[in-house]
Order: sequence, then structure tokens, then C-alpha cells
Amino acid sequence: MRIASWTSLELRHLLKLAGAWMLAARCFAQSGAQSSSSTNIFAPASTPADAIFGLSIFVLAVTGVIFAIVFGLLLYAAIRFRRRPNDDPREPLQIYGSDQLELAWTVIPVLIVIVLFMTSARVIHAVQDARRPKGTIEVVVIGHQFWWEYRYPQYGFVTANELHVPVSDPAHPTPTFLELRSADTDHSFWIPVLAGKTDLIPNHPNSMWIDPHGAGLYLGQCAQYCGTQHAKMLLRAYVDSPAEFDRWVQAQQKTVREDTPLSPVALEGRRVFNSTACVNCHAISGTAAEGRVGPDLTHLMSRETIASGVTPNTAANLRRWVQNPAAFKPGSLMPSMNLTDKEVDEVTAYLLTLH
Ligand code: HEC
Ligand SMILES: [Cu+2]
Repeated sequence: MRIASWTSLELRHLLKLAGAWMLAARCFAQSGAQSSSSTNIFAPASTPADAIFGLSIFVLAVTGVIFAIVFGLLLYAAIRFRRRPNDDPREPLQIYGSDQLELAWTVIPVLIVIVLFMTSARVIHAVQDARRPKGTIEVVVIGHQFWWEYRYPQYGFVTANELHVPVSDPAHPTPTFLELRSADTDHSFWIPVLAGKTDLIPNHPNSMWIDPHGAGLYLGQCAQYCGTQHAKMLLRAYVDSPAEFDRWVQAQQKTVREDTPLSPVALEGRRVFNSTACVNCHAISGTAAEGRVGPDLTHLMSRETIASGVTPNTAANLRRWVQNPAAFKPGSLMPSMNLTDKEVDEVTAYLLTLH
């Protein structure tokens, strides 16, 4: 087929295809340029994410070479042996069965598949069967519709939605092992810069580990559709320096003292909190509130966001949340408690004392 004989429809398709490729290339280049972006899969910052990234580049390279060879040969054959006006119209010589050819195109692909299989198996083994050195931090992650519970059994406290782990120095590694559980349905824990995805399945504990190379805030997202507010089940991992992490742990271990001096409004808020269903769903350690349906509120004000990263933790947002959680997350499992405006103000004042 000569270019001159191409219909405008074919040309238009070709142009569209070229446009799509250019767009894809631009996206790729941009994601590379913003390698500091906290969710960039091309900028791993932890050993498991690094191993997976290395493997994916290797697989991409091998398949890229295969693509180039096959496509190159195809293009060569199509151009070199295209139909010409004074061609001999008879069918060319037909060749059946060439042992060499058959052997080549069976053995080579089998070898390639074996290499890909072995390298994948090695990475899976290195990630899944890693040993726990001394100094390992253990965290139990429990997925809930639509928020995250984090338990630190070694330190004896529970928190929610904002995971804190220490930086792991390669000379003295302090990795964090996460035991992944679910309270209700399937969720998936995915912080791309730190590790691959792993599902949280009811009655089937999974696990993963991370050893972040640098401090910072790394973001992620529940990666398994788990209900209406799945898209607002965000992940925030704060990687702290060892000293910062120790300080954070010490602060989280403190319980709320009943004799903390409170303003009259906050005192009234505490009374409302303790006399409504808030206590059935939320725990504030050191008080009678021991509910586990919703996030632990003991150190609510130590968190930067509420409702699983959906909105900043400000007095105004807290007030709006308590009044009507559906304003932020329609379908959230916290009901609106139909409190009066005064009661909402009081409860908010109490929540603001939970540092
Ligand atoms: C039926 C159980 C239930 C009751 C009752 C309830 N909550 Fe909640 N609460 C939840 C759930 C579940 C969430 C998590 C929602 C989400 O992020 O999807 C939540 C989230 C919160 C948060 C945000 C916490 C965070 O760190 O993200 C606050 C604050 C809160 N509730 C306060 C209250 C107060 C105050 C009351 C009483 C007026 C109350 N809740 C009553 C279940 C409940
Ligand atoms: Cu989820």
C-alpha cells in the first residue's frame, strides 16, 4: 500500500495514535521529573519498593528488546517483500517444517520465561522471607470501612490513620513489620514509594515490611474497592528520625488524666461525649470510652488530618465532622448524632483538648 493511496480516515487514526503515544511519553517524563513526589513509583525509598522497581525495569527491558526485534523484523518483511506491479503472480515456494526454526522459536522463549520466572521468584523470596533484625518495629494494621487502625503492641498504644515509623539506617536497620488485618471486608495497603500492594483480608492475616531510607511524609491509598468511601480511605506514613519517633511514641503512650483541668465548655463537652453513643464507638485511653468501631481519639490533636486523610484537622473541620460526617464522607460509618449546635460546640471544645 502506498502512502498516497491512504484514505484520510487511516491517516486520522494514525495521527490519533501518535498523539496518544506523545501524551503517554509526556506523562512518563513528567513523573520522572517530579521524582520527589510522595507517591512516585519511579522513586522507591524502601528496600521492598526498590526490589520491585528493579524487577519491573528488568522485565520492561527484556520485553522491550523482544518487541523491538519482532517489530523490526515485521516491518522489514512488510517493506522488503511488499507486492510490486511486475511480481510473478504464482504462489511462492512453500516450506514445511524446519527443525532448526521450530527449535529456535521454542527454546529461546522458554529460556526467556525461565529467566523472568527466576528473577521474579528471587525478588518475591527476598521481600517475603526477609528476617526481622533486632530493633524491628511491629505494627498491626487493621483496615476498617473507611479508615486505618494502627496498633503498636511493643509500645502498648493504638492510633489511627497516620502511621509513624522511624527511618531505617542501613548500618543499623530498624525496619517496620506490618501485620495486615481487616475488621470487615477486603482492603489493600499501598504506599507505592515504600512497598508493593498487599490485601487486608478478614480472618487471614497478611504481612509486609518497610525500611524507609529517608524521613518525610509518604502517601498512599486503599487499593481495593471496599465500599462507598473507598476513594477517601487515604494512607499517610510519617517517616521520622529515630529521636522524633521516640518522642512520638512517648507522647502516644500517655493516657488522658481524668483530673486534667478543662474549661467549662470542654467539661460540658466531655459530659456529652461520655453520655452519648460516642463512647460505644471511640476509645480515649484513661477514660471510660473504650469503643473500637471508630478511630482511637486519645491523641486526636496529634494528627494533621481527620477521617483518613480527607481533611485537615482544624477546629472548624472537627465541628463540621461531629455535626455531620456525611458532609465529608457520604456513607461513612459514623452517623450524625443529631446534637444541638451548643452540644456540638462543647464536644468540639473537648476534642480539642485531646493532644
Ligand atoms: C456508630 C459508631 C460511631 C459513633 C456513635 C460515633 N462515631 Fe465518630 N467515627 C466513627 C467512625 C467509623 C469513624 C471513621 C470514619 C471514617 O473516617 O470513615 C469516626 C470518626 C470520628 C472522628 C475522626 C477521627 C479521625 O482521627 O479521623 C472524630 C473526631 C469522631 N469520630 C468523633 C465522634 C464524636 C464526638 C461522636 C459522638 C458525638 C462520635 N464520633 C460518634 C464511628 C462512630
Ligand atoms: Cu479500603
